[in-house]
Amino acid sequence: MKTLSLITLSALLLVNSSSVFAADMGNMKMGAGMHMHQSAQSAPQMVTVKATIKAISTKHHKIKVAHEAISEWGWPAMVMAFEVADGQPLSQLHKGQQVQLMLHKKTDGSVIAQQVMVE
Ligand SMILES: [Cu+2]
Repeated sequence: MKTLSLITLSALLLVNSSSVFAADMGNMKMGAGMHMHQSAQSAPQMVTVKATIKAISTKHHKIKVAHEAISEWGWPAMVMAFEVADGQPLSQLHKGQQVQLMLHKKTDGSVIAQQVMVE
């Protein structure tokens, strides 16, 4: 999966091609270019957003929330469910509560609530 996304990124860079990118490609094959490309993309993998709890599933360790817009990812405000990372207690949460979510976008594109912070 990781290799696949790297190849896709390389293909994208080739479209905008220049000798600079060609040099990066050479580095990338050895793994050294990877970090450069990620920061060049500028979309952070971790963001914090305000949200209101709509529902809690302790069974599936998920919360459904109405979250504010996430400009970093180009997401509008919406209601959606997030898996909550292990170690984040759901027992202290209740419907209607205002929280801050630290969201982590994984390499496969899925997003989990890494931290749920009560305001
Ligand atoms: Cu959403």
